[in-house]
Amino acid sequence: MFSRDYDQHHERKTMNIIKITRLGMAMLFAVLMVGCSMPMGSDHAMPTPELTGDAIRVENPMARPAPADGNGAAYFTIVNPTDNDDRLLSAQADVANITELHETIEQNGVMRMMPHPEGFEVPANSFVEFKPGGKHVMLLEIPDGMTAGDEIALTLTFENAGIIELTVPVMEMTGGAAAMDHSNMDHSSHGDIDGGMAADALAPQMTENGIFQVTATSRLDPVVINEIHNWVLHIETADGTPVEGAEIAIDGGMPAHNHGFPTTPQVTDNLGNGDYLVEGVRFNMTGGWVIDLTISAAGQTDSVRFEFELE
Ligand SMILES: [Cu+2]
Repeated sequence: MFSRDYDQHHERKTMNIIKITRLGMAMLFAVLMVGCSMPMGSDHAMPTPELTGDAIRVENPMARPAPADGNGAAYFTIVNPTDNDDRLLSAQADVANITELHETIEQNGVMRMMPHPEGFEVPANSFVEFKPGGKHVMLLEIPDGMTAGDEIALTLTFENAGIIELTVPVMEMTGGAAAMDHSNMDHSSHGDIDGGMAADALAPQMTENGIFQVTATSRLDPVVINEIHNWVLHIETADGTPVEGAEIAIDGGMPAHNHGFPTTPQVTDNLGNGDYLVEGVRFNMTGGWVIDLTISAAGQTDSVRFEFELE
């Protein structure tokens, strides 16, 4: 569901707000229930750790598989049996270009990924769980991806306990909540709503040099994170004639986070009448996204950027 109540025009660029509503979350949960046979968390339930010992330790580390150039997450339980509070300050994984501390929280009925650059407190005589749908170490831009059976090195830095080096096994985590933190949902049959159902579109835009006018319409409506889905691009000339036989290159991502799409969306079909099918679109976080298109047709090339906010 796209809301046009906030349109900001500058240099022919339009900001569109995609509001992920309570309906959107209801649909996401419906997908989780259908797409995953296990109830949330039941396949990775951890025993309650014993608050014994004399130093902070980390138990049950694990990470989800991730596609090449995609994002992943790592989970574990930090046990602090000491009488002193501590704080996890940062995490570093060699496998990813960027490692951040995140927490998935529900805010006004919307699941949001919140970065925690200040780290997470680990109070004395307690334990803190990092798990799907909650606190996690987020691995952004993993050039080679991660496959089940791999092991990755993860370094955790604590305020008092100093550095703890972990070897984290990569394993399939198909339980519902694992999908909350950027897990790809391609085992779900709900990735695309084909035909019939009206999907809303980003406002039409002229390409930079005014050669083409482009409309981008998601076939997943409302757009939610973590679902692979399709878009349709409609391309016309400036005077409104549908453009046939265009070559379209797709790029984009989250400029503010310095990362691209977690997938490689591609035009896979020419639907006729200036319509082109884009398959393999997935947004893995809420926040500001861009879609960059470079369009070549009839000897002319021009580009356009769509900007929108996924809430
Ligand atoms: Cu995250």
